[in-house]
Amino acid sequence: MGFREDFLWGGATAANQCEGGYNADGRGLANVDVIPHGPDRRAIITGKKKMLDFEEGYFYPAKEAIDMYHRYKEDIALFGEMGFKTYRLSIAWSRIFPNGDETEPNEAGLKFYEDLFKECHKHGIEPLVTITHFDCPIHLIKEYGGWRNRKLIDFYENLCQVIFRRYKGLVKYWLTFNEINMILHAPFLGAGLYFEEGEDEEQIKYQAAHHELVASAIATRIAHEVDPENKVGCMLAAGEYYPYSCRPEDVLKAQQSDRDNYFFIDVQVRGEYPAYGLKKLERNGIKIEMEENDLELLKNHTVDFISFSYYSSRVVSTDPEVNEKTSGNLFASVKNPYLKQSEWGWQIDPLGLRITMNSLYDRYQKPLFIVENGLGAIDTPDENGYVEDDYRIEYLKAHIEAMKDAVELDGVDLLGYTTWGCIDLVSASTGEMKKRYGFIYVDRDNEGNGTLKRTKKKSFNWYKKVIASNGEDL
Ligand code: BGP
Repeated sequence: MGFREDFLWGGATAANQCEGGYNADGRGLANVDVIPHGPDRRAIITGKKKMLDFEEGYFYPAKEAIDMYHRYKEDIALFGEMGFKTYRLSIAWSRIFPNGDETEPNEAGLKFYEDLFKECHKHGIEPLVTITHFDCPIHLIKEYGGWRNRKLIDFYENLCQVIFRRYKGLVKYWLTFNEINMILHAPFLGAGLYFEEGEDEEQIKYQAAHHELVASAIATRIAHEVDPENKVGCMLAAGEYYPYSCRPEDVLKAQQSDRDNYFFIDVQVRGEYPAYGLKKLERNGIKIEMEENDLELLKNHTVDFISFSYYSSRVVSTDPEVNEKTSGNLFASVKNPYLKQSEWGWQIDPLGLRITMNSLYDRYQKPLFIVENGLGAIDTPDENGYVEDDYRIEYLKAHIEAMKDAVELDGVDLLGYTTWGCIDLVSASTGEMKKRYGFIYVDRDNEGNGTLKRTKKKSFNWYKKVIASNGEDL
């Protein structure tokens, strides 16, 4: 009983949040580089404010991040010491194709990831690679308008052709788009979209999402052609919606919110647009332009597994009196009176993980992979940089217990678990360094000061023990 023997324990990061080296070895600029820390961040992420280059007076945390570009050997050695079986990371598109639309890739960028993957294998770690984690070359946004333009499918296809061939034998687990549903909540992050005054935002978002879905199907096809060993997953920002009350109206609203969330994943897993989604688009006057064989591509190249992030459940209500709101990873939610919250107001709900896993498994009957979960918290290191992060251990322990129940008691097929931000990195929503998730402390603050020294936290040895016992010793 318990987790499968080959269970993939590990941690997750994204290129722009940890690598730095924004212009190293021919890398081009990407959307994620030009999102500053500070009050304008939210408006930029959501496409309300345009920012397509560095501007005076802003601090850009992704420029250097935690400098993993130059320190990956040290970091991977630490992951190896914890016993990681897998390490989820993303490729920065603009390292491979600096502008995105070239025909020839940048060899230095390709070599960087090749060396990094080899380093992983040296430590017995299987890389799990997100092809795009909120990442789009800035040139593709300036020149083509990001994923609103169908041409992006071809550029993404080129990227896939190159990386699947180059990394054959080094990587077999791939995710096509990080949190594909995030396009609805953070379109600049999800698809390089920003909106001009008067534009129909919903129309543009769904059209861009269609392009990503087709690109994802093409990627899946190529991955399987290049190496039948390749396994491709979709990636969902998950979290069950709860009705605030048992009023049928609330229950219906929760169901509809879940469906809005599953919409794109339904396409990637089942191979077709769901009826409820098509009806909703029709009602809202949204018309997706498709080419002749799009539907066939979607049908024929569905994913092998379903990966997702889970930080919190969400709550909805139809009662205007129930209006105490909170957030969780850019998703709005009514405050759940039964749950505690993190310092950023994200509601903490381990049982919600089991519920979410059951819903996903009931819906799709495909293997699941939890590729993000964790607690963003303020850590206070002692004079040696050591952090006693019992709160983090407590959070992860409760979530691992819940996922164990989903496996043991409910029969969910779970491939692995990678905690988010296994080493401290820049927060995607806030651009802060003080919101930390890691087992490894990095000396770096919100303004970019610090030595970048790495120090193991208390949770480091705890997670090592969890992995060594395959989740038995929590
Ligand atoms: C997810 C993203 C990650 C990550 C995480 C935590 O949505 O895939 O990139 O950052 O959320 O969010 P935050 O960094 O805002 O705390």
